[in-house]
Amino acid sequence: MTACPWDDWNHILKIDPDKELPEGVTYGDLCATGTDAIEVGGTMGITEENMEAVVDACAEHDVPLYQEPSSPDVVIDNRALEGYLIPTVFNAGSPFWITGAHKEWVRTDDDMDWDRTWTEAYIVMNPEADVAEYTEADCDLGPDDVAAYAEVAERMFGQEIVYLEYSGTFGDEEIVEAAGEATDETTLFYGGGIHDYDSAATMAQHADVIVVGDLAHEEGVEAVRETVEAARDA
Ligand code: 1GP
Repeated sequence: MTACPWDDWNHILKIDPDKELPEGVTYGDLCATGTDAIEVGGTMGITEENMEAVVDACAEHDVPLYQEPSSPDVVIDNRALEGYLIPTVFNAGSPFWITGAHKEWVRTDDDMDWDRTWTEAYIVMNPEADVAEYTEADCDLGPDDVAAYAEVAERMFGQEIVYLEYSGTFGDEEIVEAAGEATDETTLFYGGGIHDYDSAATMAQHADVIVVGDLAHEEGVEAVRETVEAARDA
Protein backbone atom coordinates (compact mmCIF):
# COMPACT_ATOMS: atom_id res chain seq x y z
CA MET A 1 0.00 0.00 0.00
CA THR A 2 1.18 3.50 -0.71
CA ALA A 3 1.73 6.00 2.07
CA CYS A 4 -1.46 7.74 3.11
CA PRO A 5 -1.97 10.82 5.28
CA TRP A 6 -3.84 8.81 7.92
CA ASP A 7 -0.80 6.59 8.52
CA ASP A 8 0.37 9.33 10.87
CA TRP A 9 -2.94 10.29 12.43
CA ASN A 10 -4.12 9.47 15.94
CA HIS A 11 -7.29 11.52 16.13
CA ILE A 12 -10.07 12.77 13.86
CA LEU A 13 -12.74 15.23 14.78
CA LYS A 14 -15.97 14.59 12.93
CA ILE A 15 -18.21 17.61 12.56
CA ASP A 16 -21.85 17.07 11.70
CA PRO A 17 -23.17 20.01 9.65
CA ASP A 18 -26.70 19.28 10.88
CA LYS A 19 -25.76 19.72 14.56
CA GLU A 20 -25.19 22.94 16.47
CA LEU A 21 -22.00 23.84 18.31
CA PRO A 22 -22.15 24.59 22.04
CA GLU A 23 -22.66 28.23 23.00
CA GLY A 24 -19.52 30.29 22.40
CA VAL A 25 -17.63 27.55 20.50
CA THR A 26 -16.51 28.30 16.93
CA TYR A 27 -15.34 25.98 14.17
CA GLY A 28 -11.96 27.67 14.51
CA ASP A 29 -11.79 26.60 18.17
CA LEU A 30 -12.46 23.01 17.14
CA CYS A 31 -9.81 23.15 14.41
CA ALA A 32 -7.31 24.29 17.04
CA THR A 33 -7.82 21.31 19.38
CA GLY A 34 -4.78 19.51 17.95
CA THR A 35 -6.84 16.95 16.06
CA ASP A 36 -5.03 15.50 13.04
CA ALA A 37 -7.90 15.95 10.61
CA ILE A 38 -11.47 17.05 10.37
CA GLU A 39 -14.10 14.99 8.65
CA VAL A 40 -17.28 16.84 7.79
CA GLY A 41 -20.22 14.50 7.57
CA GLY A 42 -23.35 13.10 9.14
CA THR A 43 -26.22 10.80 8.31
CA MET A 44 -29.39 12.87 8.53
CA GLY A 45 -30.21 16.43 7.47
CA ILE A 46 -27.13 16.87 5.30
CA THR A 47 -27.34 19.31 2.41
CA GLU A 48 -24.77 20.86 0.08
CA GLU A 49 -25.45 24.18 1.81
CA ASN A 50 -24.76 23.06 5.37
CA MET A 51 -21.71 21.09 4.16
CA GLU A 52 -20.30 24.16 2.37
CA ALA A 53 -20.91 26.33 5.41
CA VAL A 54 -18.86 24.09 7.71
CA VAL A 55 -16.07 23.53 5.19
CA ASP A 56 -15.81 27.27 4.55
CA ALA A 57 -15.73 27.97 8.29
CA CYS A 58 -12.89 25.47 8.81
CA ALA A 59 -11.00 26.34 5.62
CA GLU A 60 -8.96 29.19 7.03
CA HIS A 61 -7.54 27.03 9.83
CA ASP A 62 -4.51 24.85 9.50
CA VAL A 63 -5.95 21.33 9.70
CA PRO A 64 -6.58 18.84 6.89
CA LEU A 65 -10.24 18.81 5.89
CA TYR A 66 -12.10 15.88 4.38
CA GLN A 67 -15.69 15.49 3.37
CA GLU A 68 -17.42 12.25 4.31
CA PRO A 69 -20.55 12.34 2.15
CA SER A 70 -23.52 10.22 3.19
CA SER A 71 -24.89 10.20 -0.34
CA PRO A 72 -23.76 11.35 -3.79
CA ASP A 73 -26.07 14.37 -3.86
CA VAL A 74 -24.29 16.12 -0.99
CA VAL A 75 -20.77 15.89 -2.44
CA ILE A 76 -19.35 19.40 -2.70
CA ASP A 77 -16.59 20.72 -4.89
CA ASN A 78 -14.54 22.85 -2.53
CA ARG A 79 -10.79 23.35 -2.99
CA ALA A 80 -10.32 23.66 0.76
CA LEU A 81 -10.93 19.91 0.99
CA GLU A 82 -7.96 17.55 0.95
CA GLY A 83 -10.40 15.05 -0.41
CA TYR A 84 -13.30 12.69 0.10
CA LEU A 85 -13.53 9.72 2.44
CA ILE A 86 -16.34 7.61 1.09
CA PRO A 87 -18.03 5.07 3.36
CA THR A 88 -18.79 1.64 2.01
CA VAL A 89 -20.68 -0.35 4.62
CA PHE A 90 -19.42 -3.93 4.64
CA ASN A 91 -22.25 -5.21 6.86
CA ALA A 92 -25.04 -3.24 5.16
CA GLY A 93 -28.27 -5.13 4.50
CA SER A 94 -28.79 -3.19 1.32
CA PRO A 95 -26.18 -3.36 -1.45
CA PHE A 96 -26.96 0.29 -2.17
CA TRP A 97 -24.66 1.20 0.75
CA ILE A 98 -21.91 -1.18 -0.32
CA THR A 99 -21.53 -0.21 -3.99
CA GLY A 100 -24.90 1.13 -5.21
CA ALA A 101 -24.63 4.75 -4.10
CA HIS A 102 -21.04 4.73 -5.34
CA LYS A 103 -22.10 3.51 -8.76
CA GLU A 104 -24.70 6.28 -8.98
CA TRP A 105 -22.15 8.90 -8.02
CA VAL A 106 -19.66 7.77 -10.65
CA ARG A 107 -22.41 7.41 -13.26
CA THR A 108 -23.62 10.96 -12.78
CA ASP A 109 -20.25 12.69 -12.32
CA ASP A 110 -18.13 12.96 -15.49
CA ASP A 111 -15.30 14.53 -13.66
CA MET A 112 -14.45 12.27 -10.71
CA ASP A 113 -11.49 13.54 -8.76
CA TRP A 114 -9.86 10.15 -8.20
CA ASP A 115 -6.65 11.59 -6.80
CA ARG A 116 -8.63 12.97 -3.86
CA THR A 117 -11.10 10.12 -3.37
CA TRP A 118 -10.66 7.21 -0.94
CA THR A 119 -12.98 4.71 0.68
CA GLU A 120 -13.52 3.71 4.28
CA ALA A 121 -14.66 0.13 4.87
CA TYR A 122 -17.30 0.65 7.54
CA ILE A 123 -18.47 -1.98 9.99
CA VAL A 124 -21.54 -0.47 11.64
CA MET A 125 -22.05 -1.76 15.17
CA ASN A 126 -24.72 0.26 17.00
CA PRO A 127 -28.17 -0.92 15.88
CA GLU A 128 -29.76 2.20 17.41
CA ALA A 129 -27.73 4.61 15.28
CA ASP A 130 -29.25 6.34 12.26
CA VAL A 131 -26.52 4.91 10.07
CA ALA A 132 -27.46 1.35 11.09
CA GLU A 133 -31.14 1.90 10.31
CA TYR A 134 -30.40 3.70 7.10
CA THR A 135 -28.09 0.99 5.76
CA GLU A 136 -30.04 -1.89 7.33
CA ALA A 137 -26.80 -3.05 8.87
CA ASP A 138 -26.49 -6.42 10.55
CA CYS A 139 -24.99 -5.36 13.87
CA ASP A 140 -25.33 -8.74 15.53
CA LEU A 141 -21.64 -9.49 15.20
CA GLY A 142 -19.10 -11.03 17.56
CA PRO A 143 -15.37 -10.39 17.68
CA ASP A 144 -14.70 -13.18 15.19
CA ASP A 145 -17.20 -11.72 12.69
CA VAL A 146 -15.77 -8.24 12.98
CA ALA A 147 -12.21 -9.50 12.72
CA ALA A 148 -13.18 -11.41 9.59
CA TYR A 149 -14.86 -8.36 8.03
CA ALA A 150 -11.75 -6.32 8.76
CA GLU A 151 -9.53 -8.96 7.18
CA VAL A 152 -11.79 -9.24 4.14
CA ALA A 153 -11.66 -5.45 3.75
CA GLU A 154 -7.88 -5.39 3.89
CA ARG A 155 -6.90 -8.58 2.11
CA MET A 156 -9.65 -9.12 -0.43
CA PHE A 157 -10.80 -5.59 -1.14
CA GLY A 158 -7.53 -3.71 -0.57
CA GLN A 159 -9.14 -1.15 1.71
CA GLU A 160 -6.74 1.32 3.28
CA ILE A 161 -9.15 2.23 6.07
CA VAL A 162 -11.41 0.02 8.17
CA TYR A 163 -13.84 2.07 10.23
CA LEU A 164 -15.42 0.40 13.25
CA GLU A 165 -18.47 2.58 13.80
CA TYR A 166 -20.33 2.58 17.12
CA SER A 167 -21.72 6.09 16.50
CA GLY A 168 -23.51 7.36 19.62
CA THR A 169 -22.44 4.56 21.95
CA PHE A 170 -19.18 3.35 23.42
CA GLY A 171 -18.08 0.12 21.78
CA ASP A 172 -17.09 -3.30 23.01
CA GLU A 173 -13.39 -3.24 23.73
CA GLU A 174 -12.97 -6.93 22.94
CA ILE A 175 -14.40 -6.35 19.46
CA VAL A 176 -12.19 -3.34 18.78
CA GLU A 177 -9.19 -5.34 19.93
CA ALA A 178 -10.14 -8.17 17.57
CA ALA A 179 -10.37 -5.74 14.66
CA GLY A 180 -7.01 -4.26 15.61
CA GLU A 181 -5.40 -7.67 15.62
CA ALA A 182 -7.00 -8.62 12.30
CA THR A 183 -5.65 -5.59 10.43
CA ASP A 184 -2.06 -5.27 9.41
CA GLU A 185 -1.22 -2.33 7.13
CA THR A 186 -4.78 -1.10 6.94
CA THR A 187 -5.49 1.81 9.25
CA LEU A 188 -8.20 1.04 11.81
CA PHE A 189 -10.51 3.93 12.70
CA TYR A 190 -12.70 3.60 15.76
CA GLY A 191 -15.63 5.94 16.40
CA GLY A 192 -18.43 6.00 18.97
CA GLY A 193 -19.12 7.38 22.42
CA ILE A 194 -15.66 8.74 23.18
CA HIS A 195 -16.32 11.33 25.86
CA ASP A 196 -13.16 11.89 27.91
CA TYR A 197 -9.48 11.02 28.29
CA ASP A 198 -10.07 7.49 29.59
CA SER A 199 -12.60 6.41 26.98
CA ALA A 200 -10.30 7.79 24.27
CA ALA A 201 -7.29 6.00 25.77
CA THR A 202 -9.16 2.69 25.95
CA MET A 203 -10.00 2.62 22.25
CA ALA A 204 -6.73 4.23 21.15
CA GLN A 205 -4.90 1.17 22.50
CA HIS A 206 -6.53 -0.96 19.82
CA ALA A 207 -7.39 1.39 16.97
CA ASP A 208 -4.87 3.42 14.98
CA VAL A 209 -7.11 6.46 14.86
CA ILE A 210 -9.99 7.43 17.13
CA VAL A 211 -12.86 9.50 15.78
CA VAL A 212 -14.69 11.92 18.06
CA GLY A 213 -18.06 13.29 16.99
CA ASP A 214 -20.89 14.21 19.34
CA LEU A 215 -18.56 15.41 22.09
CA ALA A 216 -17.68 18.47 20.01
CA HIS A 217 -21.34 19.34 19.62
CA GLU A 218 -22.31 18.55 23.21
CA GLU A 219 -19.33 19.55 25.36
CA GLY A 220 -16.99 21.67 23.27
CA VAL A 221 -13.32 22.35 23.03
CA GLU A 222 -11.73 21.26 26.32
CA ALA A 223 -13.38 17.87 26.22
CA VAL A 224 -12.19 17.31 22.66
CA ARG A 225 -8.68 18.39 23.60
CA GLU A 226 -8.52 15.72 26.32
CA THR A 227 -9.33 13.05 23.74
CA VAL A 228 -6.59 14.36 21.43
CA GLU A 229 -4.15 14.09 24.30
CA ALA A 230 -5.21 10.51 25.06
CA ALA A 231 -4.88 9.53 21.41
CA ARG A 232 -1.36 10.92 21.31
CA ASP A 233 -0.37 9.27 24.58
CA ALA A 234 -1.58 5.83 23.47
C1 1GP B 1 -19.61 9.10 14.25
O1 1GP B 1 -17.78 7.61 14.65
C2 1GP B 1 -18.23 8.91 14.81
O2 1GP B 1 -19.63 8.80 12.88
C3 1GP B 1 -18.11 9.39 16.22
O3 1GP B 1 -19.11 8.87 17.05
O4 1GP B 1 -20.51 10.85 17.66
O5 1GP B 1 -20.43 8.80 19.13
O6 1GP B 1 -18.46 10.34 18.95
P1 1GP B 1 -19.67 9.76 18.27
